[in-house]
Amino acid sequence: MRMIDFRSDTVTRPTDGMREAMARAVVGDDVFDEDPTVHELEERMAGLLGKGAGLFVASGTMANLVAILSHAGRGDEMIIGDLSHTFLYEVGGAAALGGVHPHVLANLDDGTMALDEIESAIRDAADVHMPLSRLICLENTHNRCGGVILPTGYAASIATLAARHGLLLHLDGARLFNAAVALGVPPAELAASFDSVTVCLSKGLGAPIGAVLCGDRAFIERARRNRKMVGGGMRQVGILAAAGLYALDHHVERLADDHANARRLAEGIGEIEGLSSHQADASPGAGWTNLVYFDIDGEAVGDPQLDAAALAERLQRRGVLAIPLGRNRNRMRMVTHLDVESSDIDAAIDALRSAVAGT
Ligand code: TLP
Repeated sequence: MRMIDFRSDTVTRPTDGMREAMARAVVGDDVFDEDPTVHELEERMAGLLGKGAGLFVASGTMANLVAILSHAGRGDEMIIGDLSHTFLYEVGGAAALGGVHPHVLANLDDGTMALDEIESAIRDAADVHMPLSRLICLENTHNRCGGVILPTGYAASIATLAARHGLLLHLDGARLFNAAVALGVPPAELAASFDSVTVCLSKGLGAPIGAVLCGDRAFIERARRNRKMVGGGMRQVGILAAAGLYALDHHVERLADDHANARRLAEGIGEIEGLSSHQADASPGAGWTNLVYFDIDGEAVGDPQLDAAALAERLQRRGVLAIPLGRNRNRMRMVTHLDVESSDIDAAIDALRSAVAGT
């Protein structure tokens, strides 16, 4: 049975065209800064984001870690959302390896942290009791908040606040291209307020590995040293950068298909008794991206045992993979991507309906 895999947009496999591009890539030793394909990817991504330079790294996690290490020192504080990927799912790397102290604020449903809370979280640098506030981290699209796009103008207001207090601003833009395509704006517009930006190649863009960290030249030089420190200096890695370049050529505009599929999936879910998709409520008018979160109410369908884990098991028997993810045991996530076709959405809605009704 072919499994339709909605667990994440990280599960895509390189297409034949991408594999050919990888096989043809001209390579060199990137630790000696001699890989022309890596250079091309870094320059291209920096250009797309309107930044001075880029750095190819192994993963989104490494990009965020290296960014934080390059902005903040031991005992410095970063202000970060309680539902952000960096805080929740990056193994506490910034604290463990960089000694950077997280100052955690609540993420609201639209992926933001309240401006006044940020303002009052900023420390008094003259008080010897306090760590020094250095950095604010945002995420766009916001994964745990439902793949929502940060409201227009929010990043610019945070940048004004950050500048007033001499703080730096980092964006985890793992899915920044999803936001840009959904809004119909150039990614540079969404990156403009930030000192550094992470973009992942191995999510919606469909490459097998990699992320690019972008910022100004001096920042990227520090980041290059920190990447080496965490063991991320790679050698003839142009074969992987070639996959990223191919993705930029072929897989950006098509993100709109993933968004349309996600919307249709969420609408189908909304029609199944016992399931409720919640993104639309969280960000009216913000536009859909490729993450669909929904809640299961087992009681409502006379099946109190039915939680996200049980539903995932029932779906798997019906050829659909999805994972429980979210603030309670009833929340589930499904992600659309390159390897999910429009007809898979109908199959998934049928599987969901039958899984909720049956065992
Ligand atoms: N997210 C993964 C899981 O780790 C949850 C996923 O399936 O969504 N930033 C954001 C916003 C992310 O969603 C992820 C991965 C990362 C960073 C980390 O990227 P990788 O997996 O390349 O280290």
